[in-house]
Amino acid sequence: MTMFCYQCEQTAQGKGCTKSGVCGKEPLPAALQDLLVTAVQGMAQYAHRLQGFGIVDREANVQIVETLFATVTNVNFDPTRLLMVFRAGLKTIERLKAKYEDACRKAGKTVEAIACSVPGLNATDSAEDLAKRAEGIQIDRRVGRVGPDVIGLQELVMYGLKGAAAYLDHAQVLGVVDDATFAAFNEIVSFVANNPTNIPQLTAMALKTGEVNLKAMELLDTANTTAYGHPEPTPVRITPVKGKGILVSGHDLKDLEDLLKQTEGKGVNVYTHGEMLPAHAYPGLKKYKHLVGNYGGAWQDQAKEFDEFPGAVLMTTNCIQKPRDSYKARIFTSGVVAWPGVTHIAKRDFAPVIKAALAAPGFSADGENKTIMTGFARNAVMSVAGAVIDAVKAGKIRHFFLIGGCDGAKPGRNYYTDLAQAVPKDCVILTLACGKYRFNKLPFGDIGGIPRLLDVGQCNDAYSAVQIAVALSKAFGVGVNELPLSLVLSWYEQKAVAILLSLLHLGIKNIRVGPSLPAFVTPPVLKVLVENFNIAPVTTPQEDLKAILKN
Ligand code: SF4
Ligand code: SF3
Repeated sequence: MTMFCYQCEQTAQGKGCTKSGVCGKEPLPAALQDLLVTAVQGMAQYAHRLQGFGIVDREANVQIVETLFATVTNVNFDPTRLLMVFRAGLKTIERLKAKYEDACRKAGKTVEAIACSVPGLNATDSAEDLAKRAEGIQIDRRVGRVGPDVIGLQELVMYGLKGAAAYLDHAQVLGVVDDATFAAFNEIVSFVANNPTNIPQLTAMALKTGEVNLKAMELLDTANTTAYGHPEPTPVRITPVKGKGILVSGHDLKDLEDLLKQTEGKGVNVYTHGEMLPAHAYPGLKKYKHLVGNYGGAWQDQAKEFDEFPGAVLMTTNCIQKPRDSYKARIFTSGVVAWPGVTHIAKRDFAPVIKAALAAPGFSADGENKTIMTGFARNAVMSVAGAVIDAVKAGKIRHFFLIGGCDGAKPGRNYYTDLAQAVPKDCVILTLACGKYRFNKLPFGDIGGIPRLLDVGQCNDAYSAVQIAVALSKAFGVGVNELPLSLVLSWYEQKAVAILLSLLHLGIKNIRVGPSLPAFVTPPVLKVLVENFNIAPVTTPQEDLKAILKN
């Protein structure tokens, strides 16, 4: 069985994973994920056409988003669950098709067939049969048909949508959905499903995807702040507390909240890991006294950290890695995440996680009390905007850096640690996403009481960072590109792609991206991005700092 995947930064040799994924993805789940994308294209095309008749199928829209989220890097490695999701997709395609045909009949319009890259698939087909059929839509085959630039751009759009799907899913689990955003999402999916080859049109759609993702992040911001209040600057303990524990990783705040409710009074402490760290800043979550701290760092350190954590572990979203045998029985997945042989929590009933935590030894003693700060989202930063603006005007703050994004395991990622440390003392660093762990435990001090390192939140809080930038630009009466602000981003998976497209949609220029450029962005496409947005790959911290601060 063959595969081809180049959707993330760690793709083999910077070209594509062909035998198995560097992430641990095997050819069978890879093929099933390719088919999930075709199922999404089928569902979205019908949903898009139904929208043309004024018919909104909310249930299908939610399913489209969930299905695409399952194809994001380090989310779902389990062929059994992927097959289940695929079959559900086929069923929905049939349901939407009937609804569309009915709408056509009633309106006296001709029924038109949708584009389908793998026709004749059946819900009764085995995973292996399906995988064989999926070979025809493998990226390298498609590249052979229309060339690498077109496929690279088609994939760029789909990866941006994958990132947006993750954020839309988090928002919808908190009850926030927006039919207009689903409609725009389905329109873009339908566009790609028709195998477009026009490069300017594809580029425009990539920017439109950025617009949809910006809306997705805004919806999630609304969902999070409505459910849990606005983040407040909060010290977070980074050392253990004596007793039993559960470590929660990933991005899903609703999972964390339900777990906190279900563990109340059970003698189990809850710790955050990776992207869950900013949860400590939300009033609606920090009120739980047994949410005691953050343990460990970013996702790529999980094997060692989960191994050493003497309790249960819950992965609520990406990034899951192959669990070691030492903790396979005490790690659990929820939502769209899955790993073969790992217990999946259904309907947020975390009883098995709590049981595993109680059966594990827990921490035998308290660690020394050390803390780091989080919670500098838009509301917190804007409440001190006056002091920040005065400090800039008085020349006390020379420049702002946004250093953050998705982290990974490659050695080249030390660039971000070195850069943060080399930033001059009269500059402020905003950070977000799991890339922050490269430097968030280092002392940065403050400028007249304003901390030099401000943790804005999770990757989706890029929305909050954009709001901060817009507020600053208004205060100074200049455009965002004229602000003393530089963005130096790290990318790993498709949410970072979505965020980058959102920033480009907003017209933000001069972004530096690393540690390497995406394999799917071919030289001609890169040329367009450089010409229009002056995007640049990171070089060395010294060279980049010199270039940024030269004005
Ligand atoms: Fe390779 Fe990344 Fe795809 Fe995994 S997600 S198979 S590492 S390109
Ligand atoms: Fe990290 Fe996976 Fe992307 Fe939310 S946890 S940023 S890489």
